[in-house]
Amino acid sequence: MFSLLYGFWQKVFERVEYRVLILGIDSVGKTTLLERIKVDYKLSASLRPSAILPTVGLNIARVEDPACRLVFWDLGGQAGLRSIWDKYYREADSILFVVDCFEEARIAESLEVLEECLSNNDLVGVPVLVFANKQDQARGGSSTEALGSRIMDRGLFENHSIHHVAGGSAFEGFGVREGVQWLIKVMKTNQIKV
Ligand SMILES: Nc1nc2c(ncn2[C@@H]2O[C@H](COP(=O)(O)OP(=O)(O)OP(=O)(O)O)[C@@H](O)[C@H]2O)c(=O)[nH]1
Ligand SMILES: [Mg+2]
Repeated sequence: MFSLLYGFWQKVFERVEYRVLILGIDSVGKTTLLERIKVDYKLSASLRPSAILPTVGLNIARVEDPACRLVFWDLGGQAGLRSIWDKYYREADSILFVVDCFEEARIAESLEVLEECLSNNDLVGVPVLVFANKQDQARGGSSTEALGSRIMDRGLFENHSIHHVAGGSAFEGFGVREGVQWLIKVMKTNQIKV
């Protein structure tokens, strides 16, 4: 009887856990974003960009939000490393796709990679946040709105009714908290987990 009650108590009060897969081509700032999230959730004291190296395997961070537990998976974005991304798709509760908007060739490559990623059957219906990173840079480039329009024009969100395009800076931190809160909100409504 005790174990039955205990099991019930555990089920009711255990923290819901959501997995966020951070994707994007190389050098767009995925790991910097993960480190910024760790600073925001007090897992790190400060951001040390010089200590961040190109990702070859996988970086993981577990954070405790008042609303839930979040597990972030940050994968390497170099062309030769993208072939393993799909091994993680089935486990993902949302996608955080990072884009660097300040070089046309890189934006075009990002959109191609985003298209391939979102057309995978294992990701149908999974909420997607596209994060237009490096907005702290003064030089010209594509605005967050322009990026959003290009994504809509190409119909990339066809299988992803829950989507959002937001701008910010992993480096300086603005836009990051709002992005994570948006993800939590939509993951909660997309998957009722008890
Ligand atoms: N100005 C600026 N630079 C940034 C920002 N985020 C990342 N960077 C820089 O971009 C470069 C690449 O950052 P990473 O976080 O290693 O990029 P990544 O997407 O994880 O790259 P891979 O691991 O190779 O896939 C580094 O020099 C960062 O300091 C940002 O918001 N603003
Ligand atoms: Mg990285």
